[in-house]
Amino acid sequence: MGQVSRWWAILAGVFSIVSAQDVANQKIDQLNAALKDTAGTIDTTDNGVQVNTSNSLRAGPRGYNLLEDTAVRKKMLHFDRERTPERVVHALGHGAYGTFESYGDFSNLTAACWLRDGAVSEVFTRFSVVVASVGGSESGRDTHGFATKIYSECGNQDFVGNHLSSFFINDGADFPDLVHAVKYEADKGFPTGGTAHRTAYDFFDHHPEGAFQLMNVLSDLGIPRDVRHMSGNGVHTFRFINAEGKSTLFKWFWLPKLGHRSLFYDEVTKIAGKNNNFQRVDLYNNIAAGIYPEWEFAVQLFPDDGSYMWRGYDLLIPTVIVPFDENPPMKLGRLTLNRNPNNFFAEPESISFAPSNVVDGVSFVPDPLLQWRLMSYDDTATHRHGSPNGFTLPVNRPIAPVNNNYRDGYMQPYIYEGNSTSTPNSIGGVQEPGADATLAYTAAAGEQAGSGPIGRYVSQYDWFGQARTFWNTLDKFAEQHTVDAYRFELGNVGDADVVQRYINNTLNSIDNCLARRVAFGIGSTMPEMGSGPSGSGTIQSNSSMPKTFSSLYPLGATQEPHKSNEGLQVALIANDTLGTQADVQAMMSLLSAQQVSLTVVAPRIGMLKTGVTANASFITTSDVFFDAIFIGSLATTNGTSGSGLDMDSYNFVMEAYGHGKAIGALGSSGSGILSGLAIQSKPGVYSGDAARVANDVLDALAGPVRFPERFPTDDVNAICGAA
Ligand code: HDE
Repeated sequence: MGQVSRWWAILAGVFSIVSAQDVANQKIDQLNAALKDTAGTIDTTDNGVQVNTSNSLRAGPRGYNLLEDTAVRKKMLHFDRERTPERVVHALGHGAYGTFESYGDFSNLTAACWLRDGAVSEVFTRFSVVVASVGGSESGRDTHGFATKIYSECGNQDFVGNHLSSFFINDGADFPDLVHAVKYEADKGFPTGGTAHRTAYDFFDHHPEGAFQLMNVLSDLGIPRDVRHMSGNGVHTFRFINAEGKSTLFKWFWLPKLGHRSLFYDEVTKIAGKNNNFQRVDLYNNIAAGIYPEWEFAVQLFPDDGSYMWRGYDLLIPTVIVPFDENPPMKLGRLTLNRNPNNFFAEPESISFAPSNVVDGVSFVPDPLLQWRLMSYDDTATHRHGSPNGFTLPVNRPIAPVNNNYRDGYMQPYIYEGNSTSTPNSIGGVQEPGADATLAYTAAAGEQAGSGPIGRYVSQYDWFGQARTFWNTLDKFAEQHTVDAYRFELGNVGDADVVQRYINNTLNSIDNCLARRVAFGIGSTMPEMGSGPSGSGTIQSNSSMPKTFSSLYPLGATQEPHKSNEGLQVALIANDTLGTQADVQAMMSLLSAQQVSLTVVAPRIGMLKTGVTANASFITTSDVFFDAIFIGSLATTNGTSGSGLDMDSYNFVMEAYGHGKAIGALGSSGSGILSGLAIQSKPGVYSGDAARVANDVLDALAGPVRFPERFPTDDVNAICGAA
């Protein structure tokens, strides 16, 4: 680097510290420049001529349409083309803008400018589900996508991860097969949003390396309440490179400040029918209300000694994780989502992520899953946008200057000046490659460790070990949910041979008792007692569970005991005699102090005879959308018991009870109502003074959240034999 450019680089560095917020705003300014407000304008054609495209041009009031109606013809022609192809996977998604703030100066680790002291960058995050197509349910049991683009001053840095820590396969060559197997069956066209079918389990049987990932999906982790309560995981190992060219390996995570929350599977199926956008509504409404979700960016670090191994963990195998208690993640920064998009098509739909979008200081490792991702995303984006010029769309454009000689193509928006379009040249335009071409493409490329004879290799590992550890660390309720999920999936496969093979080959290799319980529930042949790996088949006791889950994320009620309740929703059941203004007043200040929103649900919307205003009815909403339910106190003392609740209220409360939710009955009538419902004195059920009950419910929501002890669990002794 020449002396002048060195000084310039130093000055630029100082400037970036001083004006970190300005850097974040640069993206906002760029997006604002692309905004177009048509409010109050007159309809025109694309060539700017005023026209009426609301009424067709016809040969008389009852006559044929005329071909000469070029204006409506163009309107129709445009409409016919107004979709881009949906993503092959992760088609169903939504997202928001926000900021990433570095917690300090991490230049010892990486040259990445977004990890400099004081750096604040604008970001966009898109959340998604893998299997369902556009129009499906966002709450479905699936691996959820968590993709973030950091518009940093040194270029776009994309983090394209999932909400679970590992993956189903280890080689990108298998990815098209995985996706074909889990999407709808080729001949039938169903099911369109889940893996409970034959081709999926046939694939899983042939790919035992995915046993741990599938168990994660089938645990409660596979059905997060919403995106605010789930993590993001890079899955692969990546490489940081500092300005001296030193490489450090890392795995990255977005850890939710709100902790993790999951749904009950029965709830998931009902949410899918009643509001398949529950997740995007939750994020949108919280951001609109100023309740901004946050995640911490954390990394597990591993020295780069060329082996890509760390204490026996193979860092090139993405189906294998490194537990947090063995390598605690280090927190480097914070992601806050604080701005909803203006236009769904132009922003979350048109954004294109690519793991290959890295800045100077971040690079790759020879993981054969990651290596294929480095080409696939750009390729699919080129196909979706119908052009390689998709990077010029406002949501994709970096704030860093883009200068190259990639030219022309469909919808190329710039009018480049000058006549030289080759590099290097001595005429003008983009003249030569930079002397400081990014480290990511230089230093790391020299790293040849692990290379050897050309061939097609298969990784070897104990594919069942981490699934077994995960299974052994579930409490008995989380265990039961997971068993039930396997039963649901395998019970719907409809091919007894595929089911039996999966039970014998995979489940029995994880744990004999797990395999027997699943088989027992769906009428398959139970593997012989004790035929699984040694150490399995014993009954796990709740109290002796290790506190760190090998899934990386906690599932049991004792984990994350005091979560924040920010952005949760509770319902108060009211009618013309139930629910008073005093109830509402007593609860409101307590709920709003924790940013929990209250909906009064009644037989009709509007003012009730009690003076309380209902903002939802049993027809417009459902208990599945609420985290806890309150029953209002009786406004009159003419004595109504719970059995006297009308059928809608009764169903509302009892279904929520059946989903393990906290229930609070307010006032002196409360205990009578609860005893009429036969749930009085059950765990998570409270009655009495409105303020006290509100506090009890808020405490319950912060942890344990749900009360799974209300449900029966398998008679494990009978199925697996005593320990
Ligand atoms: Fe993706 N993946 N993927 N993937 N992926 C896509 O890219 C692909 C993988 C992930 O919100 C596609 O733009 C291959 C792992 C997310 O826009 C496509 C392989 C992880 C998203 C593609 C993988 C992911 C995608 C579809 C194996 C977690 C949504 C449209 C080699 C670490 C991004 C698109 C968004 C999307 C290919 C495996 C996460 C087809 C070939 C592992 C979050 O290019």
